[in-house]
Amino acid sequence: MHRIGAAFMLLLVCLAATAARAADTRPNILFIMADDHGYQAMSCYGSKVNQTPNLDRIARDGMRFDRCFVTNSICGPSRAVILTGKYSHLNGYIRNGLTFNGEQQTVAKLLQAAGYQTAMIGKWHLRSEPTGFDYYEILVGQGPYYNPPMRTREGVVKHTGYTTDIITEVALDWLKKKRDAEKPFLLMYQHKAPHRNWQPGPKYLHKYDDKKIPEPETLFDDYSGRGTPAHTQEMTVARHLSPYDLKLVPQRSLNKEQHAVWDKAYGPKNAAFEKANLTGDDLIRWKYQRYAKDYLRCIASVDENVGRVLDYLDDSGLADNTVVFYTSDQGWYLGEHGWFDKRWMYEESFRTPLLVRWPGKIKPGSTTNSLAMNLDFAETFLDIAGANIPPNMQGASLKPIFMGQEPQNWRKSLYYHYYEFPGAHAVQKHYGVRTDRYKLIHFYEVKEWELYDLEKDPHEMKSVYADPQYAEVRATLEQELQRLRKQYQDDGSVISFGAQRAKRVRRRLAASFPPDKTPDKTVTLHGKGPALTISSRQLNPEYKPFCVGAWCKPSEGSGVIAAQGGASLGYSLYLEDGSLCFAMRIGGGLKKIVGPSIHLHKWVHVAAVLNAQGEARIYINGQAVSAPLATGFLTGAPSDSFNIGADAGSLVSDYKTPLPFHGELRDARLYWGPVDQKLLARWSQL
Ligand SMILES: [Ca+2]
Ligand SMILES: [Ca+2]
Repeated sequence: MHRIGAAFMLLLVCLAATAARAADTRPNILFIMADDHGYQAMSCYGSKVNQTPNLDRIARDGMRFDRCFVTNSICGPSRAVILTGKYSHLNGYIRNGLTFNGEQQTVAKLLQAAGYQTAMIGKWHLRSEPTGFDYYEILVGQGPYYNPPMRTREGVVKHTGYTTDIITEVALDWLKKKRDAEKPFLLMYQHKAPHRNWQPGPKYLHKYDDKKIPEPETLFDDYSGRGTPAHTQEMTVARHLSPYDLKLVPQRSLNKEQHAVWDKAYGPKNAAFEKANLTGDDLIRWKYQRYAKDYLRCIASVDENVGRVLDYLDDSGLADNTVVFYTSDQGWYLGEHGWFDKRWMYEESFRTPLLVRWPGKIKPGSTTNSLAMNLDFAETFLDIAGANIPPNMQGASLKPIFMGQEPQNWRKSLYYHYYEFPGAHAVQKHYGVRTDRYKLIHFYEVKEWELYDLEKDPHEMKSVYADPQYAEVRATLEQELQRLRKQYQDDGSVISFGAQRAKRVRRRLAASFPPDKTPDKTVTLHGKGPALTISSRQLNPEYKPFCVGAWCKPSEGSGVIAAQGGASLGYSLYLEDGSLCFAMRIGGGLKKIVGPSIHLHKWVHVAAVLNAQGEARIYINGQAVSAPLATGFLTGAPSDSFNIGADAGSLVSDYKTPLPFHGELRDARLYWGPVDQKLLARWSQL
């Protein structure tokens, strides 16, 4: 009896010990993302131009998504969508160059709360400090291809070497030494490569030297089957690759030693080019080869480095319980339609590669045609972790699709919205819908529509929007587009999360003019430009209600009283043809109030208020003279400054000059935060 009792006790002790130390066996998530890696340049997607043996390992052991798309085909916005599971207009990061609002809900924060350990290593590109990550080491901005400084919570770390290798070393170091082995992890391991300007690593400088890269069928597309936007873009291989892109001039960010290696590689190549003296199509073909080879050389490094990480997962035994994703922040034009870059809703940039490996769960070598989006990634991570998916996320978990079971109510159409115009490469703003077979695109600022039949015209060479045979298809798609805009709240019904943030801004005087606190002092402006300039870094209007106004005595009917920002982001209070106007520019979109006319040569108090609900209104002598106009808040600090008396640099509204003010000004003020009727009444009393 005694021995049985002892054995029983021992068993109990063992059970208790096991329970206390029970390792958290939820799967790890390794999210690998490249920047601008088109599926055409992956051998597992049937590439005609290169081999990617290590990426192919993920496809071979897991699932290849043949219809994965992005919501907004550009770097920063895609990253914000992945973190939030929300479209750009809701997460606020509609275009590059903004500052991501890290206060909002993200998948990193949610996984952290669910007991995951989270790390962000490599390209971040959202300007704000990462939130929700236990560890981060990120490139500063775009980051260079060589010798990247990287930002950590403790400060900037300097590195020497090739960035793709370094990001991998930092990731491996975190996996090996820095993480808590008791907890499951989310590691976001994000490359800069193969982003422009495609600087290969030392190891691959000569790869493809003796090869000709096959040209895409549409390299010489003349856009005759499309509307204006394809004709006015600036991303052609023919005309828009710079000498810097083509490595015809010395490259920045290399040290002396690296320069020497580069000279050996590119010196002879450049000499051969100068001797060849090419023109016309031959020159375009040469540029294509030059660009494509460097792009593919960068991918060779990405592939090699992904292989190193996969090897580590195998060797450490982590592989069995780690879900590995490989994707890109969007697709890419590798010469298709004569282009480089992305942005369009056309297939090559709209689609993005997605490979997922999950040993024991995903059938090796499987593929799917289910319509997936980067909008789904956050939800998928949460589902893998067994955590709740908040209903305000707009995508859906891909987990059932991993198991080969597309849910009954799965999406049958995709919604897209691109905003960055004016901007690099001059691609007009557009939104649209894609179904299994058709794609309808609306370039809404130039009021043009395009419709493609992807079955008959997979390269999207001819829009059939005006073809009467497609009238019914068009009508159905237009309806579907409206439905999606409503479903995703991109129909103007929601101003964005900025409203919650804006409500917390307290009122304070941010700037005044004349600046020496002499409200009674009058300054005469003779139309010579701004009388005051303050940088938007010092005076950031991002997600703030505000009020701007002044006493003025104009001598001409047109002139800017106060303006901040320009054609992407900003606001302007001005007179035009005798009327008081106020304009808000958000993500390039213009909303404008044209108020009543004002007497010349008489003192008048004018003001514009953006309230905490994101509605703008103008006031004359303290009285509202317009209805409230829902504009939303500025989604970032404009690159242009704040000015009194002209709109310097980029123009906020649709006027064609800086519109310098002529006449007298006094007691101009800019407030952040909500301004009430009482304050306006006091200010506008003589
Ligand atoms: Ca990108
Ligand atoms: Ca400006």
